[in-house]
Amino acid sequence: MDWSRSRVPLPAFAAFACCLLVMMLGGSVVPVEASHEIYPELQSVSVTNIKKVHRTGYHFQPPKHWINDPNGPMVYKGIYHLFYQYNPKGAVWGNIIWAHSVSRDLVNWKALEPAIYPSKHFDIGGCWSGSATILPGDRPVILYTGLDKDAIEMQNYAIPSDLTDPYLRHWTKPDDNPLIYPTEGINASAFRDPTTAWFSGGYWKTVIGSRHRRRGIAHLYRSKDFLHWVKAKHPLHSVPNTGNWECPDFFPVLKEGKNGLDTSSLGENVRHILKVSLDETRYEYYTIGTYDPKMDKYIPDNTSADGWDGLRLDYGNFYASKTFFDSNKNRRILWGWANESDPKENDTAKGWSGIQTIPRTMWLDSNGKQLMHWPIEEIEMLRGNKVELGKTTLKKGEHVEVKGITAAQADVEVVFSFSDLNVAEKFNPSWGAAHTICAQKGSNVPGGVGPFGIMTLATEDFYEYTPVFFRIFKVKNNMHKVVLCSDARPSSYAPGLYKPAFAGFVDVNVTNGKLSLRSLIDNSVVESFGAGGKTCITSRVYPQKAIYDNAHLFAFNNGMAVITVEKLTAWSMKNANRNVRGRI
Ligand code: DQQ
Repeated sequence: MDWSRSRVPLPAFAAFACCLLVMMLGGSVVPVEASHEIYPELQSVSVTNIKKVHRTGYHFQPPKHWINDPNGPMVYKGIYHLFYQYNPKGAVWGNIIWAHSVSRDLVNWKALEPAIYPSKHFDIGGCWSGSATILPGDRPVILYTGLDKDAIEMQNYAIPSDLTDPYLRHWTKPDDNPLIYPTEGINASAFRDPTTAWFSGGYWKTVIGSRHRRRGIAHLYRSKDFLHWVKAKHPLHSVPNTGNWECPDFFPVLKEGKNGLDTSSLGENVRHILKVSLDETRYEYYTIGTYDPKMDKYIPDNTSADGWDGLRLDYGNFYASKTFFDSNKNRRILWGWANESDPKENDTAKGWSGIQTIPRTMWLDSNGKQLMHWPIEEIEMLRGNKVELGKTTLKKGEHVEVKGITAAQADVEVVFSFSDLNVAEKFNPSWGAAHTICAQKGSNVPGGVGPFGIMTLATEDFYEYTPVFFRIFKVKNNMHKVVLCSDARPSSYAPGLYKPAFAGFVDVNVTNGKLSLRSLIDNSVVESFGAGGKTCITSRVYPQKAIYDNAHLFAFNNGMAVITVEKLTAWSMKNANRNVRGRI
């Protein structure tokens, strides 16, 4: 089964079965705890033909082959660097190296030579995810997970070979690697993805994802010189029954305002975020909390659930994300990987798999209870032809087409208003998670207020469409539950696709009668931002008919209450230059 479709906690059993097998064979080999579904027969199938349909126009992707996690994003001498997990030989996971691209604007990218690839005893089995830290004196250093020949996971460092080259084309892996080896008591097959280090109390500190049985762990290590690292007695944080923690991210945010902070920032006006990627479900969760630098403990707020019911950066296809502090513009930027949702055979036939989501600026909501996201302002440079829809009312069952843009590749911003919240359906807490509600009711089952929203990547006759929409429910007087859905089920009828009805609650006060939505539509991806970036959902979809000029965009309402499109602005989006060789 393709892991992207697996939502059952199978890996714990798989790991157990794997250990048992190794024990039965009497081997001393550490079993690799599969981080990705592995298809050995396809890993090195070279690609001759690239299928263009469904390739994105302005999301980050290389010309061909498999990509996964964003690694070590940073800005150095004004140039943005993005490294990423890449298979140079095929369109499924395998042969993983750190590919490297650079940009001046986070939109147009130039591909450089791979930065890190297996070559030494401490990474010959793989160069897995990690982060960049800028040391004093403007000296970047990468911490990454290397696997040795026995698949033992350890943490290594790499440094630029020439600090005067702003492109940092060449990286050296010094001989004193590995820096951090899994000592007694550490799960050597689940010990990976070191974070950007922060400095406090005279020590550099980094966190490494792991697990002990099903307890997810963020192991903490300290170093005075970045070379000698000692494991702290207690992890920074751990939670039972959450399985292996991959790609942790730990960073400060300001209590107020949208500016970002350097990863080492502390103080009265600062909160901390701990994000973990849960291997068992391939979803990510974060908490907001307090970091005590003396005790080196992270204490999540009790308003912020810790584990399966917690806050998500994105309620869709989004994993292994990583942030960095952009000192160019004083903001914290989030990258995430959006895997394909089609079968592996299609990926091999397409010759490519995986994209990075549009980088997002991230800050703490003024209520202190969640993060906010918004696509980086630079993406607006790709906006081309613009159309506007003035005030338009939509009665139940009505839709209106937004004409005059390339609907397959567009940016759309809309503000909806509704006058009668009294007709909202009563919320039933037994419905459970937002995606259950979305899956049951979809975009066609009429409600009181909603479903209303936009239909992206739609054919004219609605044979195919990917609706992104709200439903508002009444909890009690003046208290409402808002659900944002991005429903891939009607997006295509090609066989074998993973087509979830993704959804998240939107923590917003709707008594002012308004809700906003922005969607970035790019051929096979729809990234949506509800209520100014309170709830985000990324869907991967593969329409068969709603492609290129046959794709249409509509605003719609299928609820009892009349909905008004107060304002809708949509732009055709131009192609970005992505990963071609040449000047940036
Ligand atoms: N991907 C990397 C690992 C990480 C996983 C391997 C998350 O380092 O844990 O490609 O997608």
